[in-house]
Amino acid sequence: MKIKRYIANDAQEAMVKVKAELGTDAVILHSRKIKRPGFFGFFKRPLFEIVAAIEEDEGNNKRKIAYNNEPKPKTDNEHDKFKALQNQLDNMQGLIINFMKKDEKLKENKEDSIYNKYFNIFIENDVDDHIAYKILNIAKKQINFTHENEDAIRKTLKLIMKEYFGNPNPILQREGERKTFIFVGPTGVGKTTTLAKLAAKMSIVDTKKIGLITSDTYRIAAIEQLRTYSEILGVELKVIYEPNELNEALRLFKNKDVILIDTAGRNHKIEDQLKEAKEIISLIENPEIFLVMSATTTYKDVKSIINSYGFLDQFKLIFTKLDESTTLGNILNTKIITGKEIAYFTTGQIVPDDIEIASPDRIVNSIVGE
Ligand SMILES: Nc1nc2c(ncn2[C@@H]2O[C@H](COP(=O)(O)OP(=O)(O)OP(=O)(O)O)[C@@H](O)[C@H]2O)c(=O)[nH]1
Ligand SMILES: [Mg+2]
Repeated sequence: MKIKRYIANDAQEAMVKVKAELGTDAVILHSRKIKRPGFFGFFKRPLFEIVAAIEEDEGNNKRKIAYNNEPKPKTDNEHDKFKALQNQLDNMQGLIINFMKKDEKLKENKEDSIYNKYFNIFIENDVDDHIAYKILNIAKKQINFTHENEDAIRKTLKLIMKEYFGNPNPILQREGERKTFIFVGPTGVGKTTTLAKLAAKMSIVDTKKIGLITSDTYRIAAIEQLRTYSEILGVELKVIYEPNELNEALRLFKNKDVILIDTAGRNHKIEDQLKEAKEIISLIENPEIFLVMSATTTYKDVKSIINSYGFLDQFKLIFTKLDESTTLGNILNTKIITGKEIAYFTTGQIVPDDIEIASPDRIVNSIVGE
């Protein structure tokens, strides 16, 4: 058997070369597109390579070939035979080209199938479809989307998402620095509970002197809720009924290491209800603001909430109720649309245990279905 490699500008040209040299009985062993040589070759149309083989007869001569330097057939009969061979060759060429197209299609489908698999996993986990495309397309530039690479693909996707998350940013205090933290956000997301969890940790574990302030005087139960925590923890609580009482409360707490201010949950769709939070924030010197949101909130509502709190220049995010949410993609969406740091996740009702520093691993693992 004689095996030869042909390189041409495209499939047709390569086939003509095979036909001319090896004849109609040649068998195509392999075909592929190849990069042109040299650095600039990378940017040009690829070349086409065909490896073809021909059985040799006993006398070690090639079988009769159709296109060579032999004289052309003369008789009608020979002419017909030649025509038939030519047709056969054309069919063969068509078949090979189809086969190659199918081969490429198969490869594309395989790539698509793993791409689609992860796209669907992202969507099932409530990642916004634009964000899902973006992450998958970044990953596709870095790694071949084939089934054999699946582990590496998952790792790459997680790394890209972690890059978007950045590092969590919990409460950090420099020695001697007094910090005032204010908790704002929609009704019932867990602002008061989260504040109590942090107050407990900081007073018991970090032995900080804590002062609590609440401006949530709309419901008796709200004051009682925080009063109960303050009594259990042995930390002082001041209730303010008007924003202008805040200065006095802050003055009374001037010896505290940390001041935590609770606000009433407000309907973010009602402009007036946000006014008070705005006013209180404007009265505090250098406050650190936590926008508290529940992981169970839909993406549509998340966007509406972010929009309503657009008056805040600087804030950090806290996500509550991760234990109640079946998917965590929304946390990634929110991180990406706000570009704000995430400080904490809360994972249950128990004060103070059910709170943790916001680890991106928890979210990205859950998004890729681990
Ligand atoms: N499952 C679960 N429940 C939580 C979590 N955090 C808070 N809760 C519960 O959510 C409910 C509301 O919590 P609050 O702390 O009162 O919420 P809030 O944002 O202060 O509510 P308003 O002041 O009325 O706006 C309570 O029953 C909490 O126990 C959490 O991480 N997981
Ligand atoms: Mg509350």
